[in-house]
Amino acid sequence: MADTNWVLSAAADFDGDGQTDPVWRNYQTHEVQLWLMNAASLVNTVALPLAAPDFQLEAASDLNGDGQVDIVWDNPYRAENDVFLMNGTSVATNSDLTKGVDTNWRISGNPYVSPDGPGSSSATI
Ligand SMILES: [Ca+2]
Ligand SMILES: [Ca+2]
Repeated sequence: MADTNWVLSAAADFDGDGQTDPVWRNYQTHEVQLWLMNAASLVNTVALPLAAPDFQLEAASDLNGDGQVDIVWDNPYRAENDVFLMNGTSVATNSDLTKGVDTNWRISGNPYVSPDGPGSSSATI
């Protein structure tokens, strides 16, 4: 059954196979799913933890240079950020990025998050 609450939130190669893997967020149930892809074919799904229900997935990129894609979460309402340092498709470390940072600074640039806010664009999976 189609569920339009799932929103494409980021995409990166999480398992290192050269194929881009999308991350989906369900704003109704607060589930996060990583889809491991082979070209346009779904190979496997991995349930990822959510930083908190009011956090948005802001970026998927290798933040610490270890070759593993990491996930950055942003809370636009409280100017808070978390990072999941990943080991492949598993969360290795969860860190608060906002310690000691001026809360007027915001992360920006996720092409998957609409400026209209979470849930403003959706996809069917
Ligand atoms: Ca991949
Ligand atoms: Ca990394």
